Amino acid sequence: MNRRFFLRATAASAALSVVPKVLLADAAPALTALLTIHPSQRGFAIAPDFLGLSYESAQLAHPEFFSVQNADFAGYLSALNPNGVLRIGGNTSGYAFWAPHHPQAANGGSTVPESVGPDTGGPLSTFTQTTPQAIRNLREFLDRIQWRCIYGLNFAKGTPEQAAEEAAAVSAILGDRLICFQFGNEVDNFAKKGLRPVGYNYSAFAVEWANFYHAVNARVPNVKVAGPDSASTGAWIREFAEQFGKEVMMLTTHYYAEGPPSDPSMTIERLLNPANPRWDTGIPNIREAMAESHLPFRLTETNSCFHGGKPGVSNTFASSLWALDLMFQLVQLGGSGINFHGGGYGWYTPVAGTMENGFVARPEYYAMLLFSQLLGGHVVSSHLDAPEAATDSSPALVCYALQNASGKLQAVVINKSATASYKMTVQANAAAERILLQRLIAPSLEDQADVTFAGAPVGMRGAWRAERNEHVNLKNGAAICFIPAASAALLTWES
Ligand code: BDP
Repeated sequence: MNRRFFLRATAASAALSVVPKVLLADAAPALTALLTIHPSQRGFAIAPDFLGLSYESAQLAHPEFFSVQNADFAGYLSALNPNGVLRIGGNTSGYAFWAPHHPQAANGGSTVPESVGPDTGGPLSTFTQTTPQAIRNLREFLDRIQWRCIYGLNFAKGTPEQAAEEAAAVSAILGDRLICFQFGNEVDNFAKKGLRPVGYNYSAFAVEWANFYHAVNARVPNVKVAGPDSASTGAWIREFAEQFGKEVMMLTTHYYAEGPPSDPSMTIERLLNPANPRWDTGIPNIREAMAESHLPFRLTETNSCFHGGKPGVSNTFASSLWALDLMFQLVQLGGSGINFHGGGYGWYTPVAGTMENGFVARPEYYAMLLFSQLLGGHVVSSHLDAPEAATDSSPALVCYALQNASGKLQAVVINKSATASYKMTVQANAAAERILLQRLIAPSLEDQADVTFAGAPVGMRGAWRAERNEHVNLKNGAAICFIPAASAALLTWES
C-alpha cells in the first residue's frame, strides 16, 4: 500500500454501529468503496459439486482411511459439500499398483503412514498397493458422505493392461460413485522428473494416452475419462481438447500459486497479489479448450505452494483469503469445480490430522466453508469502485455478487490488505430490507489457529453453526458495510 492510499482515508462512522466490538479496534481510518450490483445480469452458475478435495493415491494403501470407520474425517467433508468430489491421484499415483491378490491389510509390512500428506516433490521410491478392500471401503465412505470420485490410474510406471485391470475392478466397485478416471498426474512434468526421456512432449504423451484409453475402454465399455490433468495450464490442455475432446467428459489441469517453498520470494504478500502470471497466462488456454470442445473444465488439483506447501504461508489465514478468491476466479472462467490438494499434516491441507489424533480444520477449510453457502447459485454482474485501491500496485479489495439457489442476492467481499480497512457502500436493486453479514476473520493474515466464520470455529467432524450474524439495514437499496483489513465477508440480502 502506498502512502497516498492512507492519506485519502476517511473515518468510518455510521457503519460502525453494526460492527461487533471485536472489530472496532481496527476501525479507525477506512477507505471508501462502492459496490454496485446488477442482479438481472447473469453470469456463470456455481455447480452443486463445485467443491472438492484431492488426496494422494498412496493414501489408498491404508484402506481404513477412506472408510466409514474414519467418521471424524468424513464429517469434515460432508460439512463442506453435501455432494462433493474426492479426487485421488498426485505424484504417488505413478507408484501405486493394483494388488488384487494382496492380503486385506494392504500396507502390512510397508512404511506407509496411516495419514498420507501431499507429496513434497522429492524423488519417489516407495511403491504402494491398492487392494479391492481399499476400494470397497472407499465406496462405503463415498456412500456415507454422498461424494463422488475422480480416480487417477498409474500412467507413469504402470502399463495400459494394468490400468485396464484396475479400472475394471474400480468401476465395478465404485459404480455411480465414480465420476471418471484420469491417466497420469502432471504428465507435462514427466521429463523434468525423470519419468520419461528428455524431450517428452505432447505428441509422445498423446500416443501413450490413446493406448491407455483403448485398453481401458476395451475392459470398461464407454468408460468415462478426464484429462490431461497437467501440472500447468499451458498449451497441453488445448492440444488435448482438440485431439481427445470426443473421448473425454471433462478437461482438467492443476494450478499451484507459488513454489518452491525454499524460494524466499514465496511470501504471503506475493500469494495475495492478484497479478499472478501463472494463473493469468493459463486462462486463454483453458477458455479456448472449453470453447472448442464444449467440455467442462475442473481444477482437479490446486493449492498455495507446490512441494508440499510453505509453513507461515500455506497454513495461515492468508491462504484462506487466497483460496476464496481463486474459487471465484475459477467460476468467472466457467470452471465446474475445484479440488484442494491435501492430506496428513501437509502445510496446505484444508483438513489436517490422523485417525489416531483426530482432525482439525485448517484456515483454507474456512474459505471452502464460506463458499459452500453459495453452491447452486450463479454469479451476477457487479462493479466495484474503489479508486484508491485501483491505482495501488496490488488492489486489495475484491468483490463478487451472486444470486443463490433460492433467489436471494449475495455478495462476497475479500479484503486482502494487511492494513487498510474499507467503508463500503453496497448498492443493489433488490427487494430486501436488510443485509445479513457473516465474517471470515482471524487476528492477522499470519494467524494459523483462530479463524472463524460467522463468529464460530469449526469443531470435530466439521461441526459448525453461525454464532454471529450481523444485520445492516438497507435504505433506498443501499447499505454501508465495514470491511476490516485482512478479512472477508458474506453478505446475504434478506426481506
Ligand atoms: C503436485 C503433485 C502432488 C504434490 C504437489 C506438491 O501432483 O502429488 O503433492 O504437487 O508438490 O505436483 O505440493
